[in-house]
Amino acid sequence: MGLLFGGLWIGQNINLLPLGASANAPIYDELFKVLLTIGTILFLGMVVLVVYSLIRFRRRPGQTGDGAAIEGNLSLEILWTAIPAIVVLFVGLYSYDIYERMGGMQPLNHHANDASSHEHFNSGNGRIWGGIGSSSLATPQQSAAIPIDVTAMQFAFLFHYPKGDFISGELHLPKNQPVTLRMESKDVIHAFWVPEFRLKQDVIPGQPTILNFTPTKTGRYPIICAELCGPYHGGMRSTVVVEGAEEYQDWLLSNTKVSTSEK
Ligand SMILES: [Cu+2]
Repeated sequence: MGLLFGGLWIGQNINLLPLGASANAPIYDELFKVLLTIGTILFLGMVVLVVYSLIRFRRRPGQTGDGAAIEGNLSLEILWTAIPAIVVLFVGLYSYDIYERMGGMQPLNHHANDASSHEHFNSGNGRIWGGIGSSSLATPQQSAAIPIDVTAMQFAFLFHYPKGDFISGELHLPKNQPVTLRMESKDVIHAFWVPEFRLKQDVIPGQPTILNFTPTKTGRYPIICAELCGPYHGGMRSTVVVEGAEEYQDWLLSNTKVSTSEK
């Protein structure tokens, strides 16, 4: 009993994750807490059993023979097969449910339709490959999602803003606004990862992938390439800046001016 409650308390109260800054972060964190709870119960249970056995079954003075030879215990074997089977099945089904709630199970052509509503995304062969589409989340006007093109290359991410037609090395997003990233790589496979958003998506050469999400907290968060992509993979980092609608508009405007005056 103590074990169960100890595991539950640690799983629910010890937070190992960074700040959750997107609409799907709370959903993801729910799964993480359940997994940490199960893991803690198993870990503590095993440690307790090992320590107990070390003391209870230690060699006493004068003991020289072997222990009793015990072979087979049907009920014990059924028990230790059934419990992990139930736990694994539960985790599998629950993970599926979480992925579904994060929008991961939406059909791909849904993304394609979504994306083609932005005329900018019509270029290319039109085939859009998967990615988490959190459009089922609190995104009342999905059509109002801000489209941004992400180009990954050795060893940087570039963000092209169709509105204003400029390229930035830093990703700026307004708070509480749905975003659609259309990502493609110029060379090898990279992965776009923002731990604070609880999102990670491969960026592949020749196969655009889509990431739909809504940032919910202002701040600066790291963008990390999460796919070993070459010698400087470790340095392939950028920053996402989530800001208020006004700051975002100012930033958008200042960049548009710069890029037009340079032409
Ligand atoms: Cu990379």
